[in-house]
Amino acid sequence: MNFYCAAFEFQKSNVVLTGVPYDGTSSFRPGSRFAPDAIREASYGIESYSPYQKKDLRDKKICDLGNIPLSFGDKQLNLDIIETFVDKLIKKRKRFIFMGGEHLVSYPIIKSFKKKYKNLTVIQLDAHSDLIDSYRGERFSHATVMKRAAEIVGFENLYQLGIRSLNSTDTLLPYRDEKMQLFSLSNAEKFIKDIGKKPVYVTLDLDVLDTSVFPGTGTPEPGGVSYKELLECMLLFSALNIVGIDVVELSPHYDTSGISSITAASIIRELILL
Ligand SMILES: [Mn+2]
Repeated sequence: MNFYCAAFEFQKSNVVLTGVPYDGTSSFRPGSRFAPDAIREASYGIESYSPYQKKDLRDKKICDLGNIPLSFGDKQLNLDIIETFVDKLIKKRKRFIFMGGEHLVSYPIIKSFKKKYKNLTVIQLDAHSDLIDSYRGERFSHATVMKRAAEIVGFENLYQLGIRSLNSTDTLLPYRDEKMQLFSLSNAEKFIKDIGKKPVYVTLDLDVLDTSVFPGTGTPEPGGVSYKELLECMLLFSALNIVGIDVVELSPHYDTSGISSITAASIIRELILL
């Protein structure tokens, strides 16, 4: 099953969706490997037209490549498979949207984008900083992913929004400054000008949303933003030169109502139309 309206071949498309169904390091509630297919299914429950952007999915050339075929259990092998896949994919200049999976999948994707775009900037929307150096002995985990990503792109090129859960051992302190300290989504306005036309990769951990809006996630954190706040923030990103996006950490089976999957599908519709 493709995402709704994603009926174009790769060659003829402008926007490319790819599922990355990996959740091997989920520390609390696993299950995000089921997210890409849950999002596709839920996409048929929403309309193709965005009243916020006054644009329609039906007017876009969207390709859904399906899911990257991953192994089971072998983390390093999976990270290598993802990186190799993305290396090949981004040789073509298109807008790429990846559907996780847990947040660790962002690491090989960002690594790949950094090889292509030397001055890559990363914007992270997330409840958690994900800047811990190692989690229970693992250097590569969904709890450490942004530390590993920042080591590649440079901490000065990482902008975080929505953070409300930090670990005392995480590595925020060495580069704490105005940009990094203010996590309110409204701060996006402040740094969008600084970023200018540099290539930007957006990693959207859906647990940035409040638990009442989005219970279907592995490590829910109360006190998050509303759908509309997130949407307003994403609409600001239309001023940026976005080269890639991932949407991670939907864990559909923890939300029996299915609203979380529908919310994720709706967000992806808006990101396609951006
Ligand atoms: Mn995260």
